[in-house]
Amino acid sequence: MKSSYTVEQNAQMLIGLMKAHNIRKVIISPGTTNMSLVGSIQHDPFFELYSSVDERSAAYMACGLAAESGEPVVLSCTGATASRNYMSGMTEAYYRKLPVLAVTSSRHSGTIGQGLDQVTDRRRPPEDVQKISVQIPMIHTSDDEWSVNVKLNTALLELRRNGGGPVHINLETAFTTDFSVSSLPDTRVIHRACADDPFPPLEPGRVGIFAGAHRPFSPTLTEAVDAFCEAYGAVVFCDHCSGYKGKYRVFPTLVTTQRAEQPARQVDTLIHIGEVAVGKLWLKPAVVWRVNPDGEVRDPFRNKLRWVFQMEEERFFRTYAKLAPQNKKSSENIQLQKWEELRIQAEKVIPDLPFSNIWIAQHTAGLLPEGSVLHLGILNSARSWNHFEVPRTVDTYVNTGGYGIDGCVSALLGASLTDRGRLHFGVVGDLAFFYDMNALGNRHIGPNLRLMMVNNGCGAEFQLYNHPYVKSGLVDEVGPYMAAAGHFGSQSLKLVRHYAEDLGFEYFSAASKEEYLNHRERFLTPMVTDRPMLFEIFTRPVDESTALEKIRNLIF
Ligand SMILES: Cc1ncc(C[n+]2csc(CCOP(=O)(O)OP(=O)(O)O)c2C)c(N)n1
Ligand SMILES: [Mg+2]
Repeated sequence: MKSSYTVEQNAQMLIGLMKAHNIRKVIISPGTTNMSLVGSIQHDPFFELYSSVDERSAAYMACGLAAESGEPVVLSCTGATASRNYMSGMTEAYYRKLPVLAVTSSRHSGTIGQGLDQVTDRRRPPEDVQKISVQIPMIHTSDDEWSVNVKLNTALLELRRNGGGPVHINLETAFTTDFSVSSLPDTRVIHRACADDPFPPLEPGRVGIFAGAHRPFSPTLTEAVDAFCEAYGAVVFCDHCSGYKGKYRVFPTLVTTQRAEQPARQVDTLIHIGEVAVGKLWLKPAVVWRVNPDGEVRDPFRNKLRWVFQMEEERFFRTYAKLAPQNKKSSENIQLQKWEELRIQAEKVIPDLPFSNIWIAQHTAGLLPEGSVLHLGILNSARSWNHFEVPRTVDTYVNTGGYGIDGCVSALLGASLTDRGRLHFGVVGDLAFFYDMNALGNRHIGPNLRLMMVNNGCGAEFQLYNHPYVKSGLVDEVGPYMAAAGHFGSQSLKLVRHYAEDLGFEYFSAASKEEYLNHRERFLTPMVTDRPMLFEIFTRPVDESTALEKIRNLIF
């Protein structure tokens, strides 16, 4: 019989991914709400179908079938109370780690609680009936399509992960009656490899490592990464939260954020490690492999993730370094040379920038004392400093976990307590500063803390030339509410000075390039002085914006 599938894309994607993940056994209970799935797979010879009227019995049948065959078994039922009867069998599967996939079927989630027939709420099942539960809506936009693909891959992978176990998918339907689709569309498949699994081949081409927020690399991890880079001619793309300081470090933001297209952004395979980055580095990978001991599916590059390696990074890099074809190994790393050239070319053509966070970064980053630590406030401060490298012995951090402006000063304070002989620098905006300024009164603060506060009297972030507010033509209206201008003394020359001095800080301020340069040397004194320092710098939002626009439009 010829296969023909529903036009409902979420069901098509589920079926395509069941095939790709080699899941073929399905036990179907009768009903209408599961029509998109059942109406599609009953013609497809790939699937091995069974029928059971009683859903409770179906779930226990699935346990027996999964236990004995060692394969995942899918359950499909309709709305009403049908899925409630899966609970006992799914509980059995949970505590025996059996790969049973319950696909329950629902109308649009908005119908829950509206007094409609057969609609029960399946959004919060009990903890011990499945390892994960995902809600799969109908697909209307590319965001839906991406998110449904990620959720379905995640759910299907979970069936066999960490010894296996049951999973729940709640599939929405609109009862579409059109089953005219003759072949399933291609859909992205994500795989997972654990430490003892066979490793997939790494295709030849341009290979890069992208390090999101990561604790400083240990010497052994650096060695493993360097061996990998040597073997594949790869480089490590870093920003100020990456933590890697080895031989193959590339700091690409100044180049990759240029408005003009940069062919160098293209990477064939990007190995993604670490957590949330300061930015995506604007790279354009064809394929992403994520390596992380957490083994989770994370797809910040949207639709590019193909493999998740659930293992220590060191193991991954050492294994692939050994697997590399001998002929590829060469002492010349062309990518590294290319990136270094591009960075030098770009730096050479930076025009005179107005007095701004970016200008300060340009004239300070490379001069930070060896061995010190730098903390950057999120968004504008981190972005500004991300254009410029710091000395390799300087460790840099950004609160990218939650991207809050609320704790940048406290995080710096906390870090500074670990080694009071080590200088800890911070750069934050005025809103971030005033939000978290009580941290400066903390009695544990030491003289090794030096904070730079760029006071532009508002959230300049929202007035940057490329911000959606400005692009919406709202530039003259952004100040009072969107950018919270005019609070905290409206760039008062005295307010912060009094606070800082009364707390025992050495305070200085600057409102021009000349004034800044006058104080820079003192602020960067390489040894710990007798007091912590606070350097307040007054800039204008318009200059912050112009500086960013200029630095993103370099011609080289
Ligand atoms: C806790 C929290 N509230 C609000 C935001 C949204 N937000 C992001 S950047 C920003 C403005 C920060 O202003 P400022 O610290 O003065 O830096 P500037 O953009 O002016 O350099 C705000 C409010 C956030 N990230 N975190
Ligand atoms: Mg500000």
